[in-house]
Amino acid sequence: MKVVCPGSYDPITMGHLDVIARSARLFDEVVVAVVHNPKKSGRFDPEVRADLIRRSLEEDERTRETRNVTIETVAGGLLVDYCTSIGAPAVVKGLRSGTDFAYELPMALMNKHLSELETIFVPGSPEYEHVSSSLIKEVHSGGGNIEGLVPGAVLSALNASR
Ligand code: COD
Repeated sequence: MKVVCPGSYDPITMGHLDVIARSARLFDEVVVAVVHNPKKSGRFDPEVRADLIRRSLEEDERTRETRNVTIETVAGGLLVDYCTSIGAPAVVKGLRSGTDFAYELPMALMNKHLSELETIFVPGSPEYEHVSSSLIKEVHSGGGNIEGLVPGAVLSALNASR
């Protein structure tokens, strides 16, 4: 089965990468979709985010092994329409907490209502439970240590854009 891992990925973190790598073991094809979220202002352009994902996947021995992950940028529109256009019947989402579930459940039900798109939830790994793109950017800009919480390519990009 082909699945989509959608997100803002601004930038990709070890939490995202963990969900992608675990999906790559479970499914035949995984498409990482960099989707514009109008509720969030972006730090990195979508093309830069996609490039950081590509370099992060190369760094990770799990995805280097499976070789079934591709990256796409999605410019606007509904996620259901994108998934239909590429023949993906399901999306995979990582859940860190009950707060994530409360945010994700209405979207999952709406996507099912709109076009039978299924949502598969995977529990986030405990070591990355506190990791989000927004906290990473905040802590990094305040001079905090984020090593081990983001792939090396992301750490370099954040350091370069300081
Ligand atoms: N551990 C596990 N999972 C994690 C972690 C972590 N540390 N960090 C993030 N995740 C998960 C999130 O829970 C989420 O499932 C996914 O990774 C992506 O996270 P973000 O923050 O990069 O992306 P979001 O939440 O901003 O992305 C939201 C979408 C862009 C997917 C959503 O807004 C969308 O589908 N937009 C398209 C327009 C649309 O169809 N709207 C109608 C929706 S019903």
